[in-house]
Amino acid sequence: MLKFYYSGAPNPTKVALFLEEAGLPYEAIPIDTRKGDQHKSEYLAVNPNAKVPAIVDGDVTVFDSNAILLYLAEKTGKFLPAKGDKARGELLSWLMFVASGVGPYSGQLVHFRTYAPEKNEYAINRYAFEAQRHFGIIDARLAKQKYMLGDSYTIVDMDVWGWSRLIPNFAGEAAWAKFPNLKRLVDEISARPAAQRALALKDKHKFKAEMDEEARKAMFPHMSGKVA
Ligand SMILES: N[C@@H](CCC(=O)N[C@@H](CS)C(=O)NCC(=O)O)C(=O)O
Repeated sequence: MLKFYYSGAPNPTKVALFLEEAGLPYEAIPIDTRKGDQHKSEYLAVNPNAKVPAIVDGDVTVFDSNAILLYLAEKTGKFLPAKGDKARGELLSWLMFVASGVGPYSGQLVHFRTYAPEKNEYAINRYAFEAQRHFGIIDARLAKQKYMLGDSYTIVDMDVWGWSRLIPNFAGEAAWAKFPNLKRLVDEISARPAAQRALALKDKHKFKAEMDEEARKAMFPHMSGKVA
């Protein structure tokens, strides 16, 4: 059975959404990143990047949420746009846009706003600006069409949902007023039974909640020494 290495964080949750939507049987293996499970040698053999998510499907190992979404969609033939070069170009563009823009900027915003030991206004403003700029681009696209790639629900929508549903957590509830079309998509996906099951997955394991010294050491190893 497909092994799914996960936590309740945004990137694994997008993959959980796909697995639930596609009805693929899987074994969920918790990786408690606040306890340092991501650095254990058995997990590094699956994902040398020491992050979640990752999957092992028979003799195939895939890490990085966007790669996993694409792999699973191609394997099952589900939640992909209609065939054709134009649709393929759009699929790849928007997947990479989320992978290189939405995810990293939102993640760094959360880091600098919530976890950095000093509140650096410049860093917070830079990441907040870029995160919101990316969400604005998605919102403008969703003003013209129902889903990211047109009329049908695809892995790009799942990818967008992963971080966007947390907009109130890192930009405040009022931020939704700037992205009404994105909110429409997020609300629609969050109401799907598969999304409810994906979100409930984190409660099947008691993940560590405290952000204490052990958690900071595991998740922010740069704090242990100066590299620049
Ligand atoms: N590009 C990767 C990023 C993965 C990532 O940053 N995962 C976070 C959770 S959302 C994680 O594992 N954090 C634990 C850590 O940084 O130690 C992906 O999309 O899967």
